[in-house]
Amino acid sequence: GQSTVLGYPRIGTNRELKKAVEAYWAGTIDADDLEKTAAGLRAEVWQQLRNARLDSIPSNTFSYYDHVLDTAVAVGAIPARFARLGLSGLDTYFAMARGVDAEPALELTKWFATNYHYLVPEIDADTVFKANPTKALSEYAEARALGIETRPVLVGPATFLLLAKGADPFARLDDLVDAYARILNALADAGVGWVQLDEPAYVADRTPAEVEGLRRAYTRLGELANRPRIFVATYFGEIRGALSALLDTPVEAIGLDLVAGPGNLRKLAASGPLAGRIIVAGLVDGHNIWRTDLRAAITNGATVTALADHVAVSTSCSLLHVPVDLSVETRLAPELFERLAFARQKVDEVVLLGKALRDGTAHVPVPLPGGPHVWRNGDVRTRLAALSPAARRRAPFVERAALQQAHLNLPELPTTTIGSFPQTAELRKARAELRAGRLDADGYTARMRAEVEHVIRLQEQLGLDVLVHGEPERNDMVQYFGEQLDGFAATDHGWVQSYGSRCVRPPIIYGDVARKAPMTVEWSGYAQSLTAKPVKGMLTGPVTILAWSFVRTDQPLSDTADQVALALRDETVDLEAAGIRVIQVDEPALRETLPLRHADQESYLQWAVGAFRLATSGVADETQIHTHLCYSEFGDVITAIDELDADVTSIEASRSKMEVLGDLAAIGYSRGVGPGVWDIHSPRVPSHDEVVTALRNAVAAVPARRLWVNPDCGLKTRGYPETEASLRHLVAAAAEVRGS
Ligand code: THG
Ligand code: ZN
Repeated sequence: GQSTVLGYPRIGTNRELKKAVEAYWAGTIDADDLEKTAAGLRAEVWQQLRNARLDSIPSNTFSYYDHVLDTAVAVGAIPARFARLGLSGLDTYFAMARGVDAEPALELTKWFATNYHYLVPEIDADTVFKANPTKALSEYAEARALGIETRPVLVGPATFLLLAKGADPFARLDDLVDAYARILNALADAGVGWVQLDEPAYVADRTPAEVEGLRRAYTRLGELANRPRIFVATYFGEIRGALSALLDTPVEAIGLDLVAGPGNLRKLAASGPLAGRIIVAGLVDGHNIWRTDLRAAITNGATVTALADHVAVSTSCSLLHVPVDLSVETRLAPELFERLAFARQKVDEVVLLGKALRDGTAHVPVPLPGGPHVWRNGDVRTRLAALSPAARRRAPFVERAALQQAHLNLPELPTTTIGSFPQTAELRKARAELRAGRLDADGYTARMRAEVEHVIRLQEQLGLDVLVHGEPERNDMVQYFGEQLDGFAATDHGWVQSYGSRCVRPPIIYGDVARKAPMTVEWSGYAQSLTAKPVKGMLTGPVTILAWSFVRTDQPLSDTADQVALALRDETVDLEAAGIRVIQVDEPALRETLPLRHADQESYLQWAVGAFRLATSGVADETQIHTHLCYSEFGDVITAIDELDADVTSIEASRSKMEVLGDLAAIGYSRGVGPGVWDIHSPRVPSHDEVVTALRNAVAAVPARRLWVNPDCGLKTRGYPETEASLRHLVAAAAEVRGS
């Protein structure tokens, strides 16, 4: 067995790339400095992979922002609105990624079921594809100058178009394949032996025409006289019908994810002759942080070896989705540490597995069992086992609504915000000082309380109806809860790229989850003590906590979700007892966790909704439960949103022009809804008239008595000037529409 990985983190062990790119944007370093840092990071990765004795090393997995954007540039798919800005290549690239005053950025969307976000290519009938292999060629040459032979990686043509937006992008497949053919020619001329083309889109449901397109594309590329050998990588699930399509083509290697797609093994067994093809077996999980169960992996690898003449061992997907290096984590409990593997450690596992499959297991050290240990909490298990269906049910909405209104006495079109207020430089500095020991816990709390008071006074002055405490004390809406719950561990350096230069540090759920003590009650209670207006308590929902953490794999996600839900349920009850009568439980990741295959979606939605309801059904009917959804289009989960049974749902809608209101009306959604009337992802202040227009559109779709007025999302990434101005317009617009 040969060994390889499908990709590697590019941000650097200490997020060096993030720092360099942001410095370039700020104008404190120039393009040459940036390029030097980037070249250093690439060299470091290649040398690391070579020193680990990986047989085949990928290149072109580096990116200044996003590898889908890199592929768009490689095929000349630069929308005219950016090409005409007349910027340098690098600045045109960043303009597409981040937008400029005159042009909004390309849309940002989730990369399959991961927490990575890519830029959506804009492709239509007029797009002129033109091969531009510069980046792939120069990375190849750079590695070669270090004495390292590499395999350039690109997003494959079919997946590229399936991820694009525009009028029927897939209709452009043949033209796009022409551009890929020219790229492959150029790579072959430079001496490239292998190229990797990623086609993960084929682990989702695909139409016969889309599968046929895949066959046509790789038949054409395979028949090129002058090309490298082609490795088509699939990952994140089972490829089903696409396997036989690929086997009909001359491609030399096919990658299968045997972690997220165990059924791929059966599919391979049933596929018929592999005709000398190399099967690249994704045996090491590239999407989670547990050590591989090497014995089980060897068994699977042996099954593949029995089916195919040539087998290579790989990660299940790119290692982009895990942190770089476990060895720098010095504060993890030893029993946990020894069960984890980050990118560097996973490379070693791949090499070991390759060796075991080649030379036999006698030469491989006896491994620890992989995966989480059993850290059990008997109390939590007893409570969950004793739950009845009634624990996930509240009184009928009409009854609750009347009681809540009697309590809260809100005007028609109540105004509120989504929860966070700007995370100012001072707040981040206080957190850094606390970490560094220059500020003690009391000093930190005092500063945060001062900020809460400031946020409360500001909201009173603006005239908002339901206030928030502003969440100054939270670093991240998942990390914050992870730090306080049993069963979660936090890393010091476990950064994973989320989009562009932005990273997250997902907590690790390693055992049964339990709440040690109230987590948010002091902050919300303090805020409520400052004002006669209702203050909304703020929690992150169970599905989102799971989606943005590394999860244990020894029990179904549904069980872990219920454990988290139980902890949140206790928190809601404590908030209520502290006088908080409105509680928001955010589920922005509800849509993003939806399985790629239709057949798997219903059971997911069932447990996801069940966990949310478990978290939110412990309070009295008088207590109003809100939820907030964002980062996605919600068409596919609209019935599930209804089934959450929240009293009020605030939802990102300003970009989609309120379409979601029609979708909700169509399924008979009859509870409160707060479509965002201000797109907070942009620093632009919406005018009073714009907000009035948005509100009038909303009133046309939803009766005013059920409508709330709020921004699109939390204000964490905004500054105070635009926040104040925008909220002023929002409150005034609500008053105007109320009166008419
Ligand atoms: N939290 C987590 N995951 C997320 C989001 C989140 N996934 C989806 C979406 N939101 C991604 N958005 C962001 C937005 C901002 C940042 C990261 C992901 C961000 N990160 C800081 C950075 O890279 O500088 C680091 C933050 C920190 O210091 O903790 O700004 O909200 N879990
Ligand atoms: Zn949001």
